[in-house]
Formats: sequence, structure tokens, C-alpha cells
Amino acid sequence: MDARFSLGTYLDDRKARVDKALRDVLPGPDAPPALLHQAIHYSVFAGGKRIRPILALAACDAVGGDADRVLPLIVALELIHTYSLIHDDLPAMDDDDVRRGQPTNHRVFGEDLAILAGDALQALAFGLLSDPNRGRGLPAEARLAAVSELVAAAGGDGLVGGQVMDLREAPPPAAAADGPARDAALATLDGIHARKTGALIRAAVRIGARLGGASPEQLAALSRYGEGVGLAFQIADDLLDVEATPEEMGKATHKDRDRRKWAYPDVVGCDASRAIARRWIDGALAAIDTFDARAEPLRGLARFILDRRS
Ligand code: GRG
Repeated sequence: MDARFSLGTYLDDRKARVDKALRDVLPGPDAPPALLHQAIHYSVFAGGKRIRPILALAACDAVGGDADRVLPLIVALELIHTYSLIHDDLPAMDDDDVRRGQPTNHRVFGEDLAILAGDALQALAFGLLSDPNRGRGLPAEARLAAVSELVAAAGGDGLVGGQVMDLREAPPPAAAADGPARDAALATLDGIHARKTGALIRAAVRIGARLGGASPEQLAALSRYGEGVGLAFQIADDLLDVEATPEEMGKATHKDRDRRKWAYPDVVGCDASRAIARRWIDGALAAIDTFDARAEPLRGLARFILDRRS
């Protein structure tokens, strides 16, 4: 990696490669039943940042792995992420009309298709990651470990568990007065964030590292990196919900406040939230400070997560 590393160019290049790999692995929009595949294509190609597969590729690079070989497998992360967004937007959950700047999946295809498109995306994701015809030459042990990482990040200890806590356990802003009540509020929020957002981001880093042939020491360091980046990502998202415009975000903002669910800025304010997110990013960077220049994209991504505007 040379000294002129540009994160913007890197992100554009990696996003294009991830988009191409997604087109290669998904059944075409006309594959029967066409309505299902149109619903899947609609959300997968609605313009996401592709942060999770890009993190996986960067982790693979950081440990000297072959990013081209793992690419057809790690797009599974984007399929799980997209399923979670489709289901999160449903009337039974967050009831959103706009996502990634477009009408949400159920607004276009109906709730039945949105649920089923999400279900099919999950099956496709696990199918891809475990398909022996993809990523030929990767050790079976590393593949199995990657499947197991994704299972853990998607289930009750990850996305689904975090969503349940977010829907049913997040107390209203009044609970977050000060002192011990505030500390308890932050601890609950951290638990939700670690599952709902952090688990998949941490898994992305670990899966990329495992498929790239990471040593146990490298994997441990990258886990700390992934954890810090994941928690900072959610705090940054909470800040954007307060500070960014719906146009920048491609979705409604002020949702947390409107639903009377608290988020970091409600509990400690925006400045302190930013400071906490920065501490997580500093910790993530410290975790990989012994890595060489091949970890430069991971360093750039950590900073980007805090500074992003969408
Ligand atoms: C339905 C099981 C289930 C889980 C839903 C995804 C989710 C959990 C909730 C959506 C709301 C939310 C704030 C989730 C936290 C993760 C997050 C910040 C998602 C947005 O990710 P980005 O910014 O989105 O990577 P793009 O559109 O760029 O892919």
C-alpha cells in the first residue's frame, strides 16, 4: 500500500467490485418467481455503502489474504444486512416509507413479498458462504468458521436479539435523567448496539480475516478493531439521525425522537456522544497498530465511519 492511499478511490473501487459480485451471485430479476427476485434486486441494488463487505475485504488484505478469492463469499454479509433493513422497515417494526432514498420494499412489493424477500436473502447468504464451488482453494475449516460467525451475528446474540431489545426493551427518554439512571440507560443502549449493529460489523471483519488466513493473534486484534468500529458506527448513526437531513440519509431522520426511544444523543448529548464514538475508534486503531501498511484501508475505514454524512 503506498503513501498516496486515497480512501475515496478505495471505497469507489471496492464498492464497484462488491456490486459486480452481487450481480454475479444473485439469481437474475427474471428468474422464477420473478416477483421475488425483483423485490430482492430492488433492495440489494438501491445504493447501500457496502461497508460490511468492504470491511471484510480490508481485513482479508490486512492479513495478506486473497481478496479476489473471498469476494464471492463475503457478499453474503450484504445480503444479511439488506434482509435486516427490509424487515426493519416493515409496519410491524419501524414502519418506514423511505430507505436508501427510495420507497421501502414493502411499499413497492407489499408486506408479503418484503417478508419473503428478506427470508430468501438469508437463505441465499448462508448458501453462498457454504458453497464449495465459490472461493475454491480456501480451507474448509476457515469456511466453516465463517459460516458459524455469520450465524452468531445474525441470530439471538446478534441482529435478531438486538432488534427484539430495541423494539421491546429500550426505555423512553425520561428514564435517562442523570447519575445511575443515565449509566443504566447507556449500558442498555450498549447492549442493543452491540447486537443490532456491532455483531455484523465485527463478524464482517472476523470473516474477512479468517478467510484471509489470519493467525490467532491477528484475529484477536481484528476482533477488537471490529467491536470498536461497530459500536462507533451505531453512535455515528444516532448522531446522523439528529444532525443530518433526510436527503443526506436517504431515509427519514429524527426517528428515534419521534418514536420516543432514546439514543446516545438523548442520554449524553451530541458532543459527548461524538467523544465516546471517537474513543471507540481510537481503541479500534490501537488494536491494529502493529499491523503493516496493508491495514491502511482498515485505518481509513475506521476514520470514515465517524466522519460520514450518510
Ligand atoms: C429485522 C432482524 C432485524 C434486524 C434489524 C438493521 C436493523 C436491525 C435495524 C435498522 C435500523 C438501524 C439503525 C440499524 C443499525 C444498523 C445500521 C446503522 C444500519 C444502516 O447501515 P448502513 O449505514 O446502510 O451501512 P446502507 O444503506 O449504507 O447499507
